[in-house]
Amino acid sequence: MVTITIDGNVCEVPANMTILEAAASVGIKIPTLCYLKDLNEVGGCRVCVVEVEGAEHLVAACNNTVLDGMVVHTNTPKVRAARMTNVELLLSQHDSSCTSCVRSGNCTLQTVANDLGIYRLPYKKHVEHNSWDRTFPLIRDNEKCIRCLRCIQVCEKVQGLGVWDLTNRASHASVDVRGRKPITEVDCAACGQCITHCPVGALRERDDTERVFDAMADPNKVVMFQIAPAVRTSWGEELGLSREEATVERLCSLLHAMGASYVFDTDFSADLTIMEEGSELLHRIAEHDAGGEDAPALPLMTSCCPGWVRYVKARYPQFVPQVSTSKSPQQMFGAMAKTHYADVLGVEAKDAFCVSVMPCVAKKTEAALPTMVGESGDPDVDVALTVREVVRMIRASHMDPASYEDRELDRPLGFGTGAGVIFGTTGGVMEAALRSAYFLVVGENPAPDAFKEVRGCDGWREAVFDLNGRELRVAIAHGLANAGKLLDALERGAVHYDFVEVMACPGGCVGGGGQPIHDGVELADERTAVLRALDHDAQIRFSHENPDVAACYRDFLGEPLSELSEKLLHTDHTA
Ligand code: HC0
Ligand code: SF4
Repeated sequence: MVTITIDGNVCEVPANMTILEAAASVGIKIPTLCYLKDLNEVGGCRVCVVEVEGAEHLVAACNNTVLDGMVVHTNTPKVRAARMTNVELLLSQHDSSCTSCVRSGNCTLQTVANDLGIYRLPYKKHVEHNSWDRTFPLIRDNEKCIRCLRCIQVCEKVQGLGVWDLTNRASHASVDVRGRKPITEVDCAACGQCITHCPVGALRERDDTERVFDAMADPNKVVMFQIAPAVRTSWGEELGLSREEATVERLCSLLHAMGASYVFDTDFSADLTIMEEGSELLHRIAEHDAGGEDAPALPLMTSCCPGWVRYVKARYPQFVPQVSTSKSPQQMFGAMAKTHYADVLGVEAKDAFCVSVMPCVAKKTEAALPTMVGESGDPDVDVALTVREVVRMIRASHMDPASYEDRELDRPLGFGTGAGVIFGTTGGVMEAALRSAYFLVVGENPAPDAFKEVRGCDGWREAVFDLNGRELRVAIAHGLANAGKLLDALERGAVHYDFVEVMACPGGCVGGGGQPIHDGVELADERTAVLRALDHDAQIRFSHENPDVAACYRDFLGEPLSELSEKLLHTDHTA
């Protein structure tokens, strides 16, 4: 421990702490812009500069550690003048059209500039534009980029992708796709992590909200929403609702009031996915264990995260045959809604318009895959919205969410079990699959929490279970850099698994790239706790006990992996 003085407060702090952290520990919030804990501590923006007695120059608080006896001043006239100049220089290269910016009100540059009292810009503006394919779900507006390098760091260090790079020099330095290629020509997973880690509006998702408003206004369209598991943990965060108030039932109420014909639950199709993927796993293990020349390889890998599927297709194509052929819950929902359930609901398939509410940007790419279409060529899912887009739609509809009552989701696609709910967090798909695989093999349910060893937040973790005398080795990875390490180890033969779950985003969908943005605050753990509680309290915690899923097999599909199930609910990942 060392003793330091910050703005007159004498405090004892650990010797390896930064000045920024030491100040925070005594309630002094030094402003930052480029800083991202553990990922970007370069002191580049110079907004966090402070005065240290005895030092010749101002020092960056984010990457200088405390020394015993240090005396720090965080808000002297000299400090304020330096911060103002640094921010004014940034603003001279920034398109400050706040009124038409998606991050207005949630922009760290805006906050820092406002807090410093910058109301006039002394420097001449010079704003660099970039060209961009605006049909791609991820959009970069370089005129808003402040070159904080956070997108470069998160893409490289967390996702192991390296899509972004710094180009040009000095005052012309900017961030662009590595090699200045079009975004569609590099291995972007479209996970959206660069968006959620951008402090300003330089990165965002393609806005598809008008297409949904138009469909709801069209008397010939029957607009069916599905709400993803992880959305129920987060949609109220930017609307002033507590976690208790922001229930999925209240969101259902709002979507109905907005013009939805039906509001269903992706948890239903998550349960359906477990039936298909669990059966596929058991099948594959049996064929593998029987041996022979054509025996399929293990592990089977999950397929529900389109960021991960894009990654494996681009970087490790040799593993594609091991990715489950089961479509994701989003896509299974669309395929079922536009066939069997259109019949059940008395809707013509051509009039059904499926909208999914997802914590994800990559789901937009998945919905647009040429393989994810019905017989008429219509997409199974017409529009995939992020949580942020839905929040904007609620705002645009001038609704006060707090005044809406809960409303039960519509049936029969609106009921999911606790197993379906936990899909939204890392390890959840694995746990849900193991619960049902155990039942299918043993003939009776395990304790619902029998597989809790797969929970946790380690980036790559493994567990071994006994499945009726057969050892089942499983692994879970989240964050694509961790997935890459796992695949490399598999390739080297250093590890052997039967079943692997990968989610591209840290924490799984709770930490998804389409979730509400809280700069510098990671909420994946807090959101996971919501899903775990919903599972814990659910009356039914096994996908195979979902009565609506059972009815779906009884009345339409027959059984998991039937010819019809294969046709509607599986894909070969060739597109
Ligand atoms: Fe997910 Fe999903 S769990 S990927 O994160 O499997 O987006 O929440 O909807 O499809 O269910 C996202 C979340 C889903 C799908 C489900 C899976
Ligand atoms: Fe999308 Fe979830 Fe995958 Fe992230 S982890 S890319 S939010 S499906």
